[in-house]
Amino acid sequence: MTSANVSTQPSLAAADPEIAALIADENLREHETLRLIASENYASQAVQEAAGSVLANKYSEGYPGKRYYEGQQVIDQVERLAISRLQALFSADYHVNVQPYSGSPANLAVYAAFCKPGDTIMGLGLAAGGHLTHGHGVSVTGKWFHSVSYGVRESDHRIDLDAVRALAKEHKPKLLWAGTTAYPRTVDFAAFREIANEVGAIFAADIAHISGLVAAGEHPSPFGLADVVTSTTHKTFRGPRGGMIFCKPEHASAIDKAVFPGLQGGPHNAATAGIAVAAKEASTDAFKAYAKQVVVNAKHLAEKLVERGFRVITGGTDNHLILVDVTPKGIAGKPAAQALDRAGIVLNYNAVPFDPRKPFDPSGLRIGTPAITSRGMGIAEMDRLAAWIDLVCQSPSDEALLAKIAGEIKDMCNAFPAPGIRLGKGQA
Ligand code: DSN
Repeated sequence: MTSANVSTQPSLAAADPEIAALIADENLREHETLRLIASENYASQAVQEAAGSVLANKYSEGYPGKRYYEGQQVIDQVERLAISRLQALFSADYHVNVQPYSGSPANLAVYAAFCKPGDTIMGLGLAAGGHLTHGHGVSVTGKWFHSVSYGVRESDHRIDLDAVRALAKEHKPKLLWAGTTAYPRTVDFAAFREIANEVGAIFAADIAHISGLVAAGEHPSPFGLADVVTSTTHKTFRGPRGGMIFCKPEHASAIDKAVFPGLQGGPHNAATAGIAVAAKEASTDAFKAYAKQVVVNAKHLAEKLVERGFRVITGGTDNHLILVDVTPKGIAGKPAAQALDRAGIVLNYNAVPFDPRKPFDPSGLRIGTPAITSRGMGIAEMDRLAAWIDLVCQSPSDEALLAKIAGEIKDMCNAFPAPGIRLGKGQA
């Protein structure tokens, strides 16, 4: 195509000003607020360019070298590059499938590969920090399989491995999940491997939240231990929205067939390219330093919140997130999250273990440092953040105070430009 052809095409701002304006608004929101949702991040400009590219035009059911449509000269190279970069980053001993549309479809593929409806599966309960797809009753993984949930100890809110072992011996699950969405401590993958061996279960590690930390050596790795490892690609890994599955070579065929044609149609090739770019970025020293700082920031923020009288679950954190019970401050999680949002601090309300309150109106907040650390914020900013969270929780209805804090946060954010954010008129 000639440049003349390209220049005749209207920009998004010209073709669809409404959507362009909304994207510009989101750029601004993501720039001028502190994004503390533990599962979010800022994908780089390079990742966004790949993920928003022409590669999305192509259908490519199948796998590299074995497709159902012609014209795969480029797509096969993209998918192979993504796979080889992920193997170099995580483990060359695992087969990789980069086609799952996101984390939940990746996990469903694990069920499709190894289980039949009615089989017993085990995972961490949602209320204890697990994920819906690890067997929760509202998910098909809890409806179509016999789901047995394990939890955390009441005394210290850590995963109770003795209880996991006892439950596994009693129920003999076909599939044993180790993975979390709201758990501030490291997961002992070696212990899960032992338990899976004792009962003959497939051991699946879901590292969606921590895959960036694992890649950088900031969290113990499940590679070499788990039969299957699943992950999203957009959390601490900082890629586009997507999913990936790693498995031992003997399970490659089962996993690939489960993803396609078992569950999905054509892969999202532009997302695959974005994953390849993210894998390249994650192999750098800069990413390793980033992941280290994510944990340093989370630990520091947890300490400051403890000092300010918040009940931090487990007393601190080993990873990128903090779970905090705000009820000692005289407020519940939901009104606290809503007031914080008005003050420019964006996070989610969350149940805490053994929460006496209901899931839609729980006691806690989940606070993550991946996105703010991508902006280069460090412990000095965590000190300010702890003070702001404390002020908002003490006076959630003081709209003048919330507006003042939102202004201070905007000023701070201006000093820390976020990766991939484009500001200004027409910057969709
Ligand atoms: N929605 C993700 C999270 O926030 O943890 C999990 O799928």
